[in-house]
Amino acid sequence: MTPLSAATVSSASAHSVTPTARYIMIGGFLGAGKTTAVARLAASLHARGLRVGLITNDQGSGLVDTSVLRARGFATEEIPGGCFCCRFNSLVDAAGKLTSASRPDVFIAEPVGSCTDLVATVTYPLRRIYGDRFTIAPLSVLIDPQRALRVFGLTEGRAFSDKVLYIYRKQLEEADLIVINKSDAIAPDDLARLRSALATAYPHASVLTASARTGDGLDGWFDRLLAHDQIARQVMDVDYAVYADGEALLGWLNATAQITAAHGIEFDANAVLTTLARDIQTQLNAAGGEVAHLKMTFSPDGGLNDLAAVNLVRSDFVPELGLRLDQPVASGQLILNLRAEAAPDTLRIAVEAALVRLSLRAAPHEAALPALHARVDHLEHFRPGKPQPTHRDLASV
Ligand SMILES: Nc1nc2c(ncn2[C@@H]2O[C@H](COP(=O)(O)OP(=O)(O)OP(=O)(O)O)[C@@H](O)[C@H]2O)c(=O)[nH]1
Ligand SMILES: [Mg+2]
Repeated sequence: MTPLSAATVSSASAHSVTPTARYIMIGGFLGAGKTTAVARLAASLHARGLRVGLITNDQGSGLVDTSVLRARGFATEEIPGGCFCCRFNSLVDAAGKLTSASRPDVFIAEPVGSCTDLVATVTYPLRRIYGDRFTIAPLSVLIDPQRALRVFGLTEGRAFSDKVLYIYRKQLEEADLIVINKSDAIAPDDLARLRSALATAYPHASVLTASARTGDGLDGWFDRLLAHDQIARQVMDVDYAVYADGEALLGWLNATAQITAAHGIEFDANAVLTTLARDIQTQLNAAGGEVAHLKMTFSPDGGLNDLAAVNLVRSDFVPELGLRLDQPVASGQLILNLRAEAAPDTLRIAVEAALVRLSLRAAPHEAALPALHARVDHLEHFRPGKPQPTHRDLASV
């Protein structure tokens, strides 16, 4: 195809040709850096004069990713309650809503991090049924290199069960572009070993290296997403029984809560997030559950797009405060999404205990916190159900 640019899009409109929008899907396991990369890609496309619509997705509702992307000012629709493959019609509806609102030239969709078989269940059906509306970019699959080194046995460390790793490997098997993200956080020797392992295991994929945090390597990757269409090939075999078992091993918890200072004293919301993250981490470590991704945002009441955000992507890593609030706050909304290989009840107990402890005492790490009240407005915890795709095309039209 002709490389996408603002010029090609507006010339199509000028000649009354129905413009096709670009559909870009950025997959990869939980915590790999998809949302961070989506925000970077959206900003880069915006700078090139293109209109962008984002689509987030989750097994539950109340999504940190939607909150983070909207806070950055991007038009974002979310599909809660199931993965893209099982909610294909909702995906098309979400694209339709964004089109009515802002006619995006490019849609960027982030599938759930425990989802695979996207080519057969999303890419090919989209091309078959809506080929006049979308051109489809190659499928990118991001990886966190520290997680991947463990998965491929190149370093020691806690890992997931085999059936969860089945999903991890299947994600890579269907990738057109494997993007080793977080290049800022891996030693050159380890990176070379990982690249070599990936190139051997997935010879048909291009292996790229980038850092969605620093921006390194992103331009070359983004150019490929605009310049080339996804090339159809034989879809991979997927054992849906193993896939379902792997998904069901991952406990899922989404919660929203209103946090208020008990005596009207303003507090440091950044410290609240790190305190909660450390507390939940300690409890899950004691219970033996491996964290895939714990992410939280805090939006102060009355703040426009202000947000603090914290992430923890492994049980033995540290919670990272990616976005901070500069000013103390009196109250605000907490959104918490936790995915870990543990029973959903274990997650609920850890989260509820951490929220209660906010009110009991100043946490040991954050002595400056006053007693806080947490009112839980929504909490769902579950194991994802068996994936039942709306379509599964074995070949592309
Ligand atoms: N060091 C480093 N950290 C990164 C990079 N990209 C993302 N991260 C961090 O990785 C964590 C997870 O990032 P997300 O973008 O939320 O990951 P995700 O793949 O969207 O996660 P899920 O939606 O839960 O599957 C956050 O703390 C990010 O700041 C990177 O290039 N380098
Ligand atoms: Mg995400």
